[in-house]
Amino acid sequence: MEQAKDIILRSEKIVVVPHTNPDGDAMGASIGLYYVLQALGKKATIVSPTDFPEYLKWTDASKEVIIAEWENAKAKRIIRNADLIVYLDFNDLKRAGILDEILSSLSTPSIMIDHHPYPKEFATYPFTDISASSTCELIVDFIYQCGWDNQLSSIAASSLFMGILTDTGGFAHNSSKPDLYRVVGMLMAKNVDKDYIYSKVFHQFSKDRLRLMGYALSEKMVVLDSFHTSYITLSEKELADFKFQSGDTEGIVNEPLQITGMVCSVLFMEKDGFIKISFRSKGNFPVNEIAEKFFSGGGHLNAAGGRSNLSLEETVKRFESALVDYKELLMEETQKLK
Ligand SMILES: [Mn+2]
Repeated sequence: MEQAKDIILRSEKIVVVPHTNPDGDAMGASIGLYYVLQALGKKATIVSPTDFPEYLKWTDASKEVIIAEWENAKAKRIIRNADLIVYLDFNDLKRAGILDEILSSLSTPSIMIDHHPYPKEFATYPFTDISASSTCELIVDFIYQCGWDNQLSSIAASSLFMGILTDTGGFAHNSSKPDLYRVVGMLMAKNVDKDYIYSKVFHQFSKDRLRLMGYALSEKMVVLDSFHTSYITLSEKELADFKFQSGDTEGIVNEPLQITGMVCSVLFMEKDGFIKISFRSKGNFPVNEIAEKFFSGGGHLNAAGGRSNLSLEETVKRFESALVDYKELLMEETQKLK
């Protein structure tokens, strides 16, 4: 902690790197920390491996982000010249996507702040707390422990609040620890307009996006009653029919969990020539285990992701047969919900 603080204070050029396809937490953390670093007089730059959804672009800082997939040479130059690199919301350099190679090749000091399980050893100063709701929660703690609360502006606090809000689904999951509310309290004291951020994050759908959600739920949701599990499949063609934009399927996987006793929900999405899979669950049902064992993925106990190179149909079959071994556990978890 002291060492990480020291190296930040001693560094001039600091590069902040979120994971590929950054979500609200990765971007909220990057932008929040960026503002604090700037307030400390640092030359901070956010270099994101890929672009991020429009609804996360409501700060001036979001317009300054260097997107490596678009400006690769510039991204590499900035990374090469950095005194310090800060990795946010991931714990395996593979998650840095197209930046993996250059980042692995450098010996620049680095800090990693993250809340995912099974961290790889690559950062000079790793901070991992898998019990944290979000990376943003950890950053707020870090900032206060460093004594930098005066450097935490309202806009930085708002950005960090966004990450907590998105990673907990609006305080629906991963948010039972009292410490989280101490952190949220500290952010609110910075004049965060909570309702504005809530609307920015959760009420920014296009008509097509809302219709896609309606279609997915009414036409495509399959309920496996005896497994207390639902799944939705969306083919490339179906996504195109609803003018799919990046981020449009975000949250769809959560919806089936509103059904009484539903323990597990999965979204299979055909995209870029493979099947992208999102898993959600309730209680102790470990979707990260299923994602890891069967779909070269991983994540949290209740929220995980994976992929498959099989067809959509074959992928679903593989999932259904994987479920058989979990029938008892699914039964136990559904009992708790009744
Ligand atoms: Mn996160």
